[in-house]
Amino acid sequence: MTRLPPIATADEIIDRAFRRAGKEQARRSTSRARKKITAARQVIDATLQQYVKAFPSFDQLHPFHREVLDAAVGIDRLRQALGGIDWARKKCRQIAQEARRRVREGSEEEAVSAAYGRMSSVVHRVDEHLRFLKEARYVINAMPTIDAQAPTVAIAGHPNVGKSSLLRRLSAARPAVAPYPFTTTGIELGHFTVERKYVQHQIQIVEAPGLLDRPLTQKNPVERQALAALYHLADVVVFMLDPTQQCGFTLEAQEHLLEGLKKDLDVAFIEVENKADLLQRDNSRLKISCQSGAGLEALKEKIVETVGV
Ligand SMILES: Nc1nc2c(ncn2[C@@H]2O[C@H](COP(=O)(O)OP(=O)(O)OP(=O)(O)O)[C@@H](O)[C@H]2O)c(=O)[nH]1
Ligand SMILES: [Mg+2]
Repeated sequence: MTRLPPIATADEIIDRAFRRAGKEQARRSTSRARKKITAARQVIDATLQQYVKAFPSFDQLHPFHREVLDAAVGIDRLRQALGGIDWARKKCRQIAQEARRRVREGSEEEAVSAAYGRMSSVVHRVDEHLRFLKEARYVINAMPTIDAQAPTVAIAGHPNVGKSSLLRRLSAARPAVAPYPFTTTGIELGHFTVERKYVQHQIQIVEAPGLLDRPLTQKNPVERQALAALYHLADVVVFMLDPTQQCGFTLEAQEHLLEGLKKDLDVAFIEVENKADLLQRDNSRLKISCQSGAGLEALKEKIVETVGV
């Protein structure tokens, strides 16, 4: 998503507008009063318009970003705020127009102070919306790193089964942590590149702690939405089990989670058993060890094949 500009409060905008207007001098046929009114209106107009234009068109957002945005700040609330701010912008134009007419009719100082008063009160009426946008901006600007277009692998499994270790092993560079509204720990993010027919493809890997460790029925609405977002994003889920149970969860619980997620998510699953350096069971799943590196090339191959780049 695009990065948003800093958002000012009503006081700050009005202050800026009137300070700028105060610098105006009369020129030729244009009185100082008219110039002041125009200058104040222009500052308010440009500032508010910048805010409205800076936010992406919600209908055109990738479903992943839309879900994220909705869960994080609420799209209806955002729409309401942007609508209110646009209303204030138009209202100030109208006020300025009327005030310039009054200046022509003679009452210069009165017209200016009346216009200032009305513009200030209009902008203050949307102060709550401005403050909301200010907060929303922090949240939105904190999550730009996830590329909704890139082929994406989500790593799922119980805590401590080795998801972060796998992410690090598969990633070409050091993984980044994307601050994310659903979890206090953030989403870990990495990627690797594969070459197919002389074309380089970037495959994105995400680990969303706490998102995929319980079935959907046990989740709160925000977590459900997060999962929905991840579902829009992931082309394949690598589900990791820890057969040693050193992670602190029984194999039964892990298998149960896997079955639940397979029902909830309509994407391809690759099932792997990690910690093969300690224990390898006899079954058809891929065996890997994030400790020794065993099985990781085979897993990469399988991912590339499943993603289909
Ligand atoms: N022996 C062995 N230990 C491993 C292997 N992979 C991970 N571990 C260890 O398992 C522990 C948990 O690994 P993490 O990668 O942090 O697990 P995680 O699934 O990301 O955990 P959460 O983010 O808390 O859900 C760490 O102490 C790792 O060193 C492995 O293949 N073999
Ligand atoms: Mg982790």
